Amino acid sequence: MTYIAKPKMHHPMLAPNALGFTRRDYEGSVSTLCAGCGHDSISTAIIQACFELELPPHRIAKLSGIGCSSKTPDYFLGNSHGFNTVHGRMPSVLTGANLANRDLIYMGVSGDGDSASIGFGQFAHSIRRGVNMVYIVENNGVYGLTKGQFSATSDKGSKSKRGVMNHDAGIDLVSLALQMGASFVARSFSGDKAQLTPLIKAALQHHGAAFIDCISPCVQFNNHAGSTKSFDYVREHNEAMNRLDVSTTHAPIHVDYEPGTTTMVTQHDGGVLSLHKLAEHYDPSDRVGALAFLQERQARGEVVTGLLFVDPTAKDLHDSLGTVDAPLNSLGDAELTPGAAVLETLNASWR
Ligand SMILES: Cc1ncc(C[n+]2csc(CCOP(=O)(O)OP(=O)(O)O)c2C)c(N)n1
Ligand code: SF4
Ligand SMILES: [Mg+2]
Repeated sequence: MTYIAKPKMHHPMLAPNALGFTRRDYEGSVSTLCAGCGHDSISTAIIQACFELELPPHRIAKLSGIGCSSKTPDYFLGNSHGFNTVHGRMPSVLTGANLANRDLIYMGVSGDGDSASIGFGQFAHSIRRGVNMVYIVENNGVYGLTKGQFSATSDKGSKSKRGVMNHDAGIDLVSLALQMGASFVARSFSGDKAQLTPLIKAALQHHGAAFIDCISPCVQFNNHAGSTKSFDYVREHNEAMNRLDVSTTHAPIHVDYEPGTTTMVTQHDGGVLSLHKLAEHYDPSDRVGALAFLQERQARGEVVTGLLFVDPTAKDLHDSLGTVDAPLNSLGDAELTPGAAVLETLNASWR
């Protein structure tokens, strides 16, 4: 029933942002997910982040694969571009769209089944190529849409709703993203809006491949005792190692000056991340350290959340390919077909 549009009436007291849009202008259709599904909370955080960053909705392109998680782009940013692709193929379609029009802000929304099984290769390659995007995996450790089979991110030893034990090792997408060269890597929890919203804002301001693994309990098939992706489990084992404030260039910068507790990171577009350290000795600019920290805390049974790694000087796919500044889809015949003489020179250079 995703065709049911929300009534377009605005509450008269709803505050507009600098563009004159209210939060309502960043919403989408009525969600048809199960009541209490973690994915709906992530949609709410995306809406809030885009509203606060004052992003023009028509400049955002949201792409997804197949799954309950991949249905969610219908429930936010109803005035943005959208492409619901096929299972596991979102990253390649996003890469193509990004190459054709570098002027849009790309957001890929996927599930653990969509990205860690059928789309595993596509996930890895889009990250290693540094596609300028925010890639969010709504990770519930199951195939929710197809009724609760274990996914590749289910932890070894965790139990299904029917009591069956998972014997396969779980894939940690955060570690993989770090190894594949992602320049912004974070993990959060759908039940922690205060942490998730600034992380999405920071990822949207990042230039390069930004990955957020968001634990998002499936209340229908993976929210029982024995699951390591349930609300109770994540609340009990969540180890938040930092908290973010994000300041855009339009807003005054908030800084916590207490010595040794805050790291300031200026992103590509001038936005500033103010990172409050909770875990001692944690350095978000150290990729190898982040991997070691993750392994160490994972061995203790902790689910580490927060901004794990950021490289504010990262290059994206367009930088490595040396493409022109103008979006390729805006070029006319004259730029795309330089003529026989240029072709002859090129051919001669390869003989
Ligand atoms: C090529 C193909 N294979 C299998 C399916 C069946 N299928 C639909 S959704 C899905 C798994 C979705 O899991 P996930 O990405 O974790 O999303 P969730 O529903 O858990 O949010 C599968 C296997 C499909 N649609 N297409
Ligand atoms: S089946 Fe699970 S993932 Fe799908 S909508 Fe319901 S709670 Fe969410
Ligand atoms: Mg899933």
